[in-house]
Amino acid sequence: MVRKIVNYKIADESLSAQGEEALYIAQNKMPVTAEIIRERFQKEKPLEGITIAGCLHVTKETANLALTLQAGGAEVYLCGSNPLSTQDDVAAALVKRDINVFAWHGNTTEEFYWCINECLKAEPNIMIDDGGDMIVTAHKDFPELISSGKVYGCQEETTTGVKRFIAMDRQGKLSVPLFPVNDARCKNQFDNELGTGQGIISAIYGMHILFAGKNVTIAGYGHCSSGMALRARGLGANVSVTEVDPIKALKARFAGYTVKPILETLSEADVILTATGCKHVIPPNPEVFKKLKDGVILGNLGHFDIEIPTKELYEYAKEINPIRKNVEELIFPDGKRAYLLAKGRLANLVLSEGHPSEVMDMSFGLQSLMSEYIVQNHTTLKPGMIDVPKDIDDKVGYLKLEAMGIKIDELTEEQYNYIHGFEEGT
Ligand code: RBV
Repeated sequence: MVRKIVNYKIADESLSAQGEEALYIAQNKMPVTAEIIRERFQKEKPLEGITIAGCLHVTKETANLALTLQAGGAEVYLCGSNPLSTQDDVAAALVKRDINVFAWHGNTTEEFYWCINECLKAEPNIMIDDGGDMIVTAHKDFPELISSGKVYGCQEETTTGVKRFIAMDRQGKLSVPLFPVNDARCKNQFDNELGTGQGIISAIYGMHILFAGKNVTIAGYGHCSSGMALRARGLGANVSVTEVDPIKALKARFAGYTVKPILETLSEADVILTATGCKHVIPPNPEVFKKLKDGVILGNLGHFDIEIPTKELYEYAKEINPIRKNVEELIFPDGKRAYLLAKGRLANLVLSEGHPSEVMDMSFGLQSLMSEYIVQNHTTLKPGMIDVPKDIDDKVGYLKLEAMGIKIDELTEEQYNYIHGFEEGT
């Protein structure tokens, strides 16, 4: 048999055996994506002849998504969605399995976009984005791809990316059908709350500190940050939450947290962790930096590296010492120190391995079924934002329950009619 030509640029092909082990570990914890759906895709080939490009964190979990799409018959291209989150061993294992990968850990901004371009040159029918960089680049630099009708539909994995596409759609600039997979219940109530929530361990391991007794500020109280606040409290930290949304602020208060403006937490916080999807959560100004407590740990778990004002902090610091892998000590002009995790990039992916396989199973189960849905329905899909159908969200929920051996009740006909009726009352 003639071996297929694989297009790729990765760090080190010799890491493939180590990457295979990582893939195997994740596969065993991803029964929905890597077993149930993959086995069906293998038989039915619903993605035959389709090219899918993913701009996703190149992790052992994403690798399993890529293999499931490949099992369904798709030609898969993959590039990283963050310069520091690529696991080079996983990239090597994927290339060996005929996935076209353009990603390596620590690529520059220019290289990052070069990798995206290489994937777009393959003229994908489906784009799966995480943060919006691939689909926005396609609109800006590949107009003929967008106007050709070759793109059947797209999917966005994360809150920050969905925010960008809502803005694009409102401005009339979104020219492809886009499914915000992040907003499905099987995604944001698990991956975001539990995955990002547990991601606070990256802040702990970044500096190997004890959380108990520390003052921890959590910026935001959405799906991700509320999970982070809960885990930090569970470890014995004294948690303050900052918010701009009145309802989320009230939810945090009634959950028992101190709620106050970020500026009021700076002088007391031992650790500040952000996951808001917004920029400059700590205002980018030296007068504000002077208020930070000596020895504070600064970490971001949101998609982009502008929640903590990384660039301005680097400019303000008189000395920057790399002290651990992906942790820097910043010494300020007044002699105080701050410890910046992961250069302000997603600490949960850079300092650990990303969200655990168990929750990514649901996110990527959705991405797999939505890829099939897009192929089946592409002739009727219109450009703009389209919600993930509820029955697909439910399907992933049922598959996960089945895989976990959990049974639940079913509505009786009488109950079904009651729930869908109005006449029965007092
Ligand atoms: N994320 N992926 C992983 N292990 O592959 N971990 C986290 C992984 C995704 C998650 O779905 C989140 O929405 C996004 O990364 C933020 O960029």
